[in-house]
Amino acid sequence: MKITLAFLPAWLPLTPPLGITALGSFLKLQKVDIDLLDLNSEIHKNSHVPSLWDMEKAILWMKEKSYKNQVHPHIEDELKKSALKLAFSESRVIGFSIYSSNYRPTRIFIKLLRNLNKDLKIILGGPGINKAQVKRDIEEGLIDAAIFGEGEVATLNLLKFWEGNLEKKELGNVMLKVDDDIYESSTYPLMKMKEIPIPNFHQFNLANYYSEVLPIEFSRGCVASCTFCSETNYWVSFRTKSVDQIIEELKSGIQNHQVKSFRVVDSLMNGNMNLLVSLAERIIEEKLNIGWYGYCRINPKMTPEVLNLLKRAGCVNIMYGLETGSQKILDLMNKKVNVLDNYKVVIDTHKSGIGAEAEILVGFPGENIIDYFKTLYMLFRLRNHLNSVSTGSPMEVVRNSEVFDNSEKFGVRFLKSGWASKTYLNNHYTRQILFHFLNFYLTLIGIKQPYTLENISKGRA
Ligand code: B12
Ligand code: SF4
Repeated sequence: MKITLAFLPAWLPLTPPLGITALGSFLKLQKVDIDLLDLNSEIHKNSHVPSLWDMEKAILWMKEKSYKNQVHPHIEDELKKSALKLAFSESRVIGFSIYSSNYRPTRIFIKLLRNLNKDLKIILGGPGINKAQVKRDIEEGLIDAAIFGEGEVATLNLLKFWEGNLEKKELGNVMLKVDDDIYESSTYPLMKMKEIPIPNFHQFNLANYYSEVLPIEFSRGCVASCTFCSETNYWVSFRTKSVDQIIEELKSGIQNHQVKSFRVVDSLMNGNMNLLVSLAERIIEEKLNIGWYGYCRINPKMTPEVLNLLKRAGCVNIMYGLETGSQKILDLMNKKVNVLDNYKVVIDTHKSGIGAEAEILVGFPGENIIDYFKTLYMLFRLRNHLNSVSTGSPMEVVRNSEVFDNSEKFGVRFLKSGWASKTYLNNHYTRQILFHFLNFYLTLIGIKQPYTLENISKGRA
């Protein structure tokens, strides 16, 4: 049974998408006939308004009204063309990778596919799905199944089940329609990282992306449990690849794809400091001569010695989730970080010659104007040490996060326009104002934003 794994906009087309590639590479090794389809980069390439893919525009893709009025008219024709091609391809199963920013176009795309070919089996997966919505989608006949969390083994076994080679009770991580009922399976144990094969990017034309960079995973999951974030819960537990496995994967990228730069897509690169240090030593020893970058958590163990070692191993940029300059908000976020360490680690990173980037989160519940100004002050103090600051989008209350699960405790109420604090002072509109002012302020103090397509085109990815 052939399967196409598809990825729809909007997602910055910096690198090929690792989610469907990791899944596809695993399935291929198990002799499944697969195709990977990055419609995100294709539609972006043909678009007259590529700036819609900027990070700060992600919100336009997420909200119903803005998507309908400001986004959909620009991609409608491309969606129709692609649906026509895919509906009658050899694939009988089409799987879609869902993130909050591609959820709406993907649903529309599935409706187009369904109208063209009723016999296709449609699966959803990825961090942007939730059980309640999936149940409704199955009931309405929009999709046939959805896989929650880690996708490799669950997808393989779902295909086996549909082929009649596996019992229903052997399924895992899945909700699907069986006869006229909706069946929800139990969960599978997590994969061992050594079972994850080297991703195969051969189906992608690397020239379609903004950077000659390949995504790579050193680990899955996170060691922290920040209250606004879903990543620890999504991946269930923190697991790392071995140094040997990572080195082999880096070499494969260099030899098979002629790439010298890697984006580490982990929740954090320094969840296991020993691994990071040993890996850096091996990269130097093996003279790989590569560049790599990714997220790190602020940790006093990122000493000048460690940072100098990472620099020598080719680490060019580290993105730190500083989030705020207020200790009160750091504590509410459960960052387990002292605000002074924000300063120290960023300054030491800059001194080592590695570019330091800060991620800032505007509008955490409980943040008041004084906390906000503490963030502005921190950014001002660090302006000569930060290469860039990413503001992403203002605080969203996301499923699988503690703020979502204990919204009462955080004083969060859900409204149509987004969430608001009990006093309504922190609401969608005030957050937008603070967010846009922050972006303006960053320009004023001379700090650039990393993820606007304009900046990326000027050579940063
Ligand atoms: C790297 C990254 C980025 C990079 C991407 C760079 C690039 N192009 O390569 C950048 C910085 C650009 C980015 C941007 C954004 N990101 Co981001 N990002 C990540 C990160 C850290 C890694 C993604 C990744 O490659 N993971 C590795 C792969 C292997 O995992 P995966 O895709 O989840 O796939 C596995 C499973 O989910 C499943 N699966 C996935 N797809 C499918 C499909 C099917 C059919 C099946 C069965 C299974 C399946 O199987 C896979 C293997 O097990 C994740 C967090 C994380 N740790 O995963 C956030 C994350 C994906 N990002 C997120 C968000 C919100 C965004 C933004 C919208 C942020 C914003 N502006 O507010 C933007 C997107 C908009 C835009 N215009 O780009 C959220 C998505 C949450 C959600 N509910 O959808 C995440 C989960 C972080 C978080 N917890 O908030 N991001
Ligand atoms: S914000 Fe970063 S450090 Fe905190 S739980 Fe999420 S991924 Fe981990």
